[in-house]
Amino acid sequence: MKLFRKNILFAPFVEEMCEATANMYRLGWDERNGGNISYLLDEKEVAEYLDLTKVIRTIPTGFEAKALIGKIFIVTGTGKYFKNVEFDPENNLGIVRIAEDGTTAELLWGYADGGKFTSEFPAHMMSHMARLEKDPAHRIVMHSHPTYTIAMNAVCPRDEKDFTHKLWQSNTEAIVVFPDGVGILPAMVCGTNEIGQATAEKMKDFRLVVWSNHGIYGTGRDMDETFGLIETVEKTAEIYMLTLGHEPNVIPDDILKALAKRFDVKPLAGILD
Ligand code: 2HA
Ligand code: ZN
Repeated sequence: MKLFRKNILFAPFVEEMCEATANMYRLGWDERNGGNISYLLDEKEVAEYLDLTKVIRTIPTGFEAKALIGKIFIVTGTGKYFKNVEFDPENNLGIVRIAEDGTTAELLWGYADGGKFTSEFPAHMMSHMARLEKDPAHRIVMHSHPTYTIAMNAVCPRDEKDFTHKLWQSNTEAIVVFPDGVGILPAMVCGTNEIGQATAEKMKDFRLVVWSNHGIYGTGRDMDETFGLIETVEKTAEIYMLTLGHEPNVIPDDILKALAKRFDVKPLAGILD
């Protein structure tokens, strides 16, 4: 029987990657080749588009991801510009499966010009493992360089609770959208297994992790949720930075507590109590 497969360029997950990268570029978050996204896909859904027995080539990952063996991800390519993804998905994106050895990625589609996944692949895969432990419905890791988030991180103490509190105090949406707060890593060398491990460690407690003087990681169950987390941090950081040096009327803690109650969220402990 001849199998008819659908055109992958019209797959919802490819369209979502194109849309997210285009939006992030146009919001000014991801200059040049800044930013990267990885998205855990459903094998059955991918099989509607690709022959999963056909491996184009294998790419060593340089780390072990036993918990992800057999899992399939669509991932932005290294050195690729977010502004170009929507016009040329097959060169700028790739679909990879973590092989049986846990240390190799099998290319199933994309990176057509001979490229490979983002340099931040360790941070992405290690974060997926950490988040999946917490939430089986987790799917997306998104990394970005939003301007005001980086600026706020540069002028504030690198204290997760203090940083989270400052965000919550600046915008009533903040505590509702990220009651679990924002983790912070110190300035580190990016693109390494070390920053990957440190990020994944934070991901045990947070869906959002700031990389000092670099950017932010967000994770979630779908593209909208993940994008919305980073978008809300960035919007709030913009408000914080625009009011810095003035005498802003911040949201009092009793209103923050009432917001949490009204929207039925549990704020990170140790901030309001
Ligand atoms: O891929 O954002 O952190 C470019 C980056 C590296
Ligand atoms: Zn980056």
